[in-house]
Amino acid sequence: MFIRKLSEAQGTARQVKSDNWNSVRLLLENDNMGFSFHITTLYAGTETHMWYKNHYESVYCISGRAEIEDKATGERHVIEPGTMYALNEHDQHCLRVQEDFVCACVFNPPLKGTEVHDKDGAYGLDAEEVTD
Ligand code: 9YT
Repeated sequence: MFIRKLSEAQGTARQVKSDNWNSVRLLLENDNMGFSFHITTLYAGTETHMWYKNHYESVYCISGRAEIEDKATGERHVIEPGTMYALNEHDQHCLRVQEDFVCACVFNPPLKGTEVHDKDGAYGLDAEEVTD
């Protein structure tokens, strides 16, 4: 067993930042759990297009509010605290954030730790690993 604290991982290599979000990756591939686990904050007023071609992801909203659009169908859903969405078909989607959106995210296969979105909003499989 091991324990990690969000407060202790913030500001280390486990925290990755972009213009639209920051993410603290509490579990990574080298933890050998078979998934990665992140606490991500997306900022109010942002719109992020994502397409995790190489991963499955589920996202549970802890606080804030966003709208997710399924780009294949145009369907939109409100995501609020207590709601989870699962990208079980590598779905192309867009997240429009109304209030700072804090969520817990799980990726399978696990991220290595240094991934940032490519031009399609995807993560590759060949990132450098984070060690600490
Ligand atoms: C909701 C969301 O952005 N999920 C992706 C995870 C996060 N951006 C990360 O850790 O890269």
